[in-house]
Amino acid sequence: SDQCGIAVESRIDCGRDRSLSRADCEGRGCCYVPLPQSGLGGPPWCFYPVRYPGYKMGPLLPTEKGQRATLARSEPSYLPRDIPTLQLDVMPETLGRLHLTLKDPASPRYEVPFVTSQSRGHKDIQNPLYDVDFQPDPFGFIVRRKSNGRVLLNTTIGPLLFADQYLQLSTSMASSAISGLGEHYTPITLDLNWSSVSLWNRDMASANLYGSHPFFLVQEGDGQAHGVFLLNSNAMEVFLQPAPALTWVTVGGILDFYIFLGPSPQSVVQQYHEVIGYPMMPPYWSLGFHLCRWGYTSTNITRTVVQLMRQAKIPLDVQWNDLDYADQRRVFTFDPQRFGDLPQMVEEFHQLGMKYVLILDPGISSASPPGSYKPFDDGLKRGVFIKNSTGQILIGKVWPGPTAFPDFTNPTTQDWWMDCIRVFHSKVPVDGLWIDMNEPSNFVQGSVDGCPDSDLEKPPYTPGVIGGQLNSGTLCVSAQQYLSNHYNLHNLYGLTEAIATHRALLKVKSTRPFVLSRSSFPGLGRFSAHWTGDVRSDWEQLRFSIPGVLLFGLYGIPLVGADVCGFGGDTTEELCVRWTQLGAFYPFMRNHNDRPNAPQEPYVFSQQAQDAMRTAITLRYSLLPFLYTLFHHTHSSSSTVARPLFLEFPTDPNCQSIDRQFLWGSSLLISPVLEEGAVQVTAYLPPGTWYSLHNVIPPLMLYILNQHIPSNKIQTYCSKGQCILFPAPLDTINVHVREGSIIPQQVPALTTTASRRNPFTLIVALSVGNWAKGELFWDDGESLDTFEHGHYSYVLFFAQEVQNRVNFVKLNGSLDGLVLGEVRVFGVQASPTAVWANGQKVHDFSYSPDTKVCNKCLCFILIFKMC
Ligand code: MIG
Repeated sequence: SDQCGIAVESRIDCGRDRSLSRADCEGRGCCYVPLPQSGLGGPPWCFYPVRYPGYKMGPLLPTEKGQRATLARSEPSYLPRDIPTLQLDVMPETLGRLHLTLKDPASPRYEVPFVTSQSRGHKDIQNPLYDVDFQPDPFGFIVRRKSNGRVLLNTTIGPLLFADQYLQLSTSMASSAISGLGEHYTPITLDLNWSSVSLWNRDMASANLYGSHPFFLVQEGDGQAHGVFLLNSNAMEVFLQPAPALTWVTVGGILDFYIFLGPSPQSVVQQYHEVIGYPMMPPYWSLGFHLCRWGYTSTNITRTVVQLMRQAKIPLDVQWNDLDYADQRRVFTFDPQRFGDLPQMVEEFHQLGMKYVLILDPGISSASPPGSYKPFDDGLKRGVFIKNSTGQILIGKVWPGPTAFPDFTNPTTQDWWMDCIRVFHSKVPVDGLWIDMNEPSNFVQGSVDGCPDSDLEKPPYTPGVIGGQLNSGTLCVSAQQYLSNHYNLHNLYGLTEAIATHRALLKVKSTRPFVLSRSSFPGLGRFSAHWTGDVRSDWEQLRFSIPGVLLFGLYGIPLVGADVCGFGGDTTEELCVRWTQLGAFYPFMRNHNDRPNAPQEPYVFSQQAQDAMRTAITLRYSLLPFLYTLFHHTHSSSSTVARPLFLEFPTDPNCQSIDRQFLWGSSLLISPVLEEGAVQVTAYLPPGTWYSLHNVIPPLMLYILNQHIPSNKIQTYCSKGQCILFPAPLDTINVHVREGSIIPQQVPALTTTASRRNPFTLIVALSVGNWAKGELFWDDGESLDTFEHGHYSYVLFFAQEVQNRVNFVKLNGSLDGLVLGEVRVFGVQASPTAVWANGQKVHDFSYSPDTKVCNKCLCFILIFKMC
């Protein structure tokens, strides 16, 4: 019939829960149209007709926050335990943000805790960017961009289903360029060819990965963008089809949508972060180079690593230990033989100006003789552990053997965790903590006693997760936590552990906490950094690390990186060099390796490889003032640090899905080599003038490293928005400075403790119009809330008509004793005539084109011709 006349790409699957025969399909009131190709993975044979009966919407009535209506269904759906009556709330919260919830008014259902602060919305929004329309029967809503009438969401294309363990909603999409719905290995824009993504945190490089982020951003094609966040922590699967359309299916909770209207992609990200919270300000040292591996089996071996790094003159801020340190792999202990002098070792690292981080798994060994392992004994007494459905402590298996799992949603657990960290820290003064296995990961399915046979363990529909069951590789989902069952709270385990760990470090150290978490959920970025888990040492994973890192920026977790040189399997020298070059531009840079693999510390490679790695890491160190300033902006106003090109050049269609290159902020373009054997790279330069940064760093390296690399001429590229083939020999990563920017740098050193005392330098990349600007945020690098308390310096740099001007917007002493040692201006046609500092002309400035040296603190200026 007409009701079934729906274009193939727009058909919405009516048989997600199981495959249906014609009779079963028609029994549901759906259309059955077999297609030549198999139903698996392609368009559905059984799909919803137009206006499939569902909820009917009553009148919209005003409330304090917006409008409310009641939805009711007269006929039951095909699902068990329909919620027959729903309450719809439509809350325009800001000009660009619409909040819409669907709940059961009769009995409260689970809602996600911790993520959103109080709704910061206002009532009476005048003239928002959006319009909402409703189809009353069957219920659906349509959100339009008011300025151009574009339909952003249209949920009338499929039914709303709302049963106790199955909630579903479909929508049309305004374009096919959708980014988000992590954590998965995916390009920056998702595949819409009848694909699906599952959100269920899992310790596995598989369909569902360590974190869940039910947020996506849509590029509308004309430079505008919008975003949608479904705040729901239950196991979820999102189906994507070429219409383009998308269907959310989740197995619990409520439907809680935030819709962000941008209109720029950058403002969509900002609007999202306003809801989930702005990212934390990281300690300065955490932006340095980190070195780790599983298999540094003693303090002496760990010490040797640090010594060899120093001998090789490769910067290293943070040395790490993996599980090797722990006594019988139990957290909060250290092995008395191999790591007996761990406290002294940490002290020695501190003397060198370095920091130290070690791993903490959440599983607490439950099998030590009573009285011999305080974290468990104490936790037992205080009732901190997750219980099974019949009220006994749930025991799983992780590295130490049988383990209990702390329930971080319980305030008592957070206090106990803090006490554990305080006691351990009083012996081993760690600078940060690495929280692994916090999906949580379990080596047995559910528990050592299995799981009960219940609707929670076996819901009517299980999203496509590896292992096929929600309790695969984790806890029984019927397990009981303080705030709800694990079924609801599973995806929050890592977030809640990060909150507890952050809070403990903050209390114990009174400095900015550094936490690195594997598992994640929206809001994690307020407390923690993230790494992308167990990536293989291969070229494909090197390449996928870029969209991985960029997407976490959208998710509000900007301090992120992949294991440099790869974690699983042996790396090769070439791969490790290329990975170190790319890693030098991950916001978080750590080389980490698995136990059985060949070593991959920089010093194990040939002199040529070491030189290339040193160049890359030193380049990073020289740029840390710039990187730190980007983090300040992200923390204070939620921009992004590592940025996809489409965010910065939204109207350039060529940038829509570029994810082999990325930006730092708005001014540095990074174009790494991602292929074995390549000594050239094809890179897209958006329209404008770009200056190659290669060959600019060597003069800086001369300061401390005595490594001489001949300095060639700066190269200038005038792009009309085109791909250019750049040389990229093994010692080179292509980095281009965008016209109009001033990049603050600092002379690098072997640690940030030392580099922070070195002279600053500026790169001034003049625009065609002869101007450039930049800024520097500077503080002591570790005190709490320096921005909030005003304990920082802020400097604006302007260059116009070849006058460089430095405006000290705010000075608090943190810059005292530091000098501006060097200014390099790109794009100057003739010798500069004047330099301004602090509003004053620098009279004794002089410039000699022969020596390139001036007679005062502004040591030398290099001049490069514009195109
Ligand atoms: O089951 O602590 O992703 O970085 O080295 C493996 C050992 C546990 C997984 C982490 C990895 C870490 C490893 N851990």
